[in-house]
This record gives sequence, structure tokens and C-alpha cells, in this order.
Amino acid sequence: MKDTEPVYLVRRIGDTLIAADETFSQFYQIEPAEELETRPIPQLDGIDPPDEPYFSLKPLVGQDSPHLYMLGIPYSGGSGMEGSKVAGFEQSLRAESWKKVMYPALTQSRISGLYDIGSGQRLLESVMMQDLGTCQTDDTDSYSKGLNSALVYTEREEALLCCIGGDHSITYSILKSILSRSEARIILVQFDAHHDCGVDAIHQSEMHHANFVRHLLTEDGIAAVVQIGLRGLRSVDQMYKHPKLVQIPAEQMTPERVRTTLLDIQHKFQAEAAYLSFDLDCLDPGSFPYVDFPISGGPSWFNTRNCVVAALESSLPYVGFDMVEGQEAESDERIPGQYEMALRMLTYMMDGMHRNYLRHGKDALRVSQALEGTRR
Ligand SMILES: [Mn+2]
Repeated sequence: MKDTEPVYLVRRIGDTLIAADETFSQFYQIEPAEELETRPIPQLDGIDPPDEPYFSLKPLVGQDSPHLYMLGIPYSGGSGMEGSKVAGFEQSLRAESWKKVMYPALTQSRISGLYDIGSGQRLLESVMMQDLGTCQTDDTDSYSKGLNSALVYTEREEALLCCIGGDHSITYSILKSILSRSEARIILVQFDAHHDCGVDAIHQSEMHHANFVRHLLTEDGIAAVVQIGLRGLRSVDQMYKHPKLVQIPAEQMTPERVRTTLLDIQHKFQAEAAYLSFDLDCLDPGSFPYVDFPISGGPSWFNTRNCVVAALESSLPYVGFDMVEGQEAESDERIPGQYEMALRMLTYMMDGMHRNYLRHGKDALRVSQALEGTRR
């Protein structure tokens, strides 16, 4: 039997470093080294770095640069809910994630990842990622400076950006910003209980979280919008049809239907890339009740997760993703148990995004070689 050896860096106590073996059965005190220092968080214009990052994950200087960055967008100015608490969600979810710490590997560019006990899967094991922090908002409640600097930075690094909202109008701003620098024709893959095409036929000039899709559909760079999980009653003037708008209602959503629909749409509209947006009200309120506009009778958590995974197995390369419309918890210390559902979904989204990235990324080969684990 092979002797155990230190694999993960688990603690820093002053200058002392504590490592653990693969199964966390042996602990070691190891010598400090330059490559074991914490990788600095990129200091970007308009972004406050986190006090404690998502998953308390602190990648090391000696590891490959991240493939995936996370950014909080604490914006609720596009919400129709008076006094909405969705701006604080990015920090509440961050606080929830501190209960699921991930550790950097000592000699390989990988991290410990997370087990999903339910599915028996180990997720995010090979994903290098870093939390950039939270967008600042200025006097006019604008977060565009931070969002743009994060998008420019991640594009230059050939990495993906995961944005945590905020209300759903941030998806519009993110896609507009991506489209302003890209020629690609993008499909928006949107998980949502609502169609976000407006609450009536008349008041549409101002873009907000309930009509941003109608505004996006006018963009040439948006090849199509595929909505998954829709349900509930609407009056006739609340319905909306558009040649580029494709809908899979909650009652009809299956991984197979998602797969075939995305393939059809990709060919029909000659799309070259995709973007994933997950509105937490897509989940049944029994799974995740902390949204402003819940609609009961939603899909099961498992079906939703399987459909998200299927969407990310698309042959299209994804250019980014977001999670939106969750409500802030009372405080970092009092995060309700259901928040884990949002975190689990985010984990599957990040894992699926990374698999998609490895299939499509320009540097896919380089990344996968690094994952083989060349020892320094
Ligand atoms: Mn929405």
C-alpha cells in the first residue's frame, strides 16, 4: 500500500502551513515556500475584493491561473419589488459557501472540490477558480465599471466569468457588454419560472428584470433565447411571441428535450456560443423559497439540475453564466438551510461550465495536461 503524503494545503497558522493527505487522515506541518503563497486577488477597477472568498478557496501562486472567476453584482434597481433584498444575495451565498471549504492541491493545479453525497459525484475537482469580489455601485446605482473590468480581465485571461446577482436585469447588462466586444451569435439559455418579456403589452421602454428578454431579442448578436421552466397563468396581453424566442415549460422539461432543443436552435439560428442564466425562481419554492416572485408547482430539484447539466453538455461553447433573483439572508451568521440548494445548483453550473470549457477552450489541451499533474 502506498504511503500517504501531503496533498492539500488546509491551514495557515502564522508562518506555519498545515497540509492533509488525499483522505484527510494524516496531517503534516510543511515548510513555507514561494509557490505555496496565496495567489493575490486581481485588483480590478470598480470591484471590492472579498473579505473571505467563495468556498474559502485561496488558490496558490504556483498553480495555473484560474479558468473561472466569480463576481458578485449587488444590484436590485431593476427589480419590480419595492424594497427587494436581492442585492445582498451574492454575499449571503458566499457566506453559505464558507460551510463547504475547498482546498488547493500542493503540487498540482487542482483543488479538493466538493462531494455531492446524493449523487455520489465529486465536483469541481479540477477547476482552478477565484472569487474577484463584489462590484461597487456608484451614486446612480451603476455597477458597470466593475462588471466591465471583470469581463475585460476574464476575456484576456481566456477564463469564464460567473456573476452572482442581483436581480435578473444584470443578465441584460452582462450580455450587452459581451456583445459589444464579440462577433459571436449567442443563445441565451434561461432557467426561469417567468418569461421576463414584460408584465403587459404597453409599458416596455424601460428595461427591467421582468422585460429584459424582450429587449435582448432586438439585439442582432442574440441568436435566440431558450427559456426552460416556465409556468403559471398569464393574461393574454402578458403573453409574448417572437421568432427567436423558444420555450420549454416546466411541465415538459426533461434533459432530453433540452438537449434536442438546443441542437435544433443552434443549427436553425446559426448560433456560435451560449450563455447560461439561472433565475432561482425556476426552482419550486419548496426547494428554494427565497425569491421575490415565487411560483409553486415547479420542477423537482433533480430534474432542474439534470436539465442544467444537459444544457451545459451542448456542443456550443458557453461564454459566461449567472445566478440571479435570490434574496439576502438576515446576516452571514443566519443563513437558512435552503440556501444549500442554490449553492448546489451553482456548483453543478460551475462544474458543467468547466467541462464545457475543456471541450471548447482554446487552451483545452494545455489545461488538461496540467491536470494530469506534472510535479514541480
Ligand atoms: Mn427572471
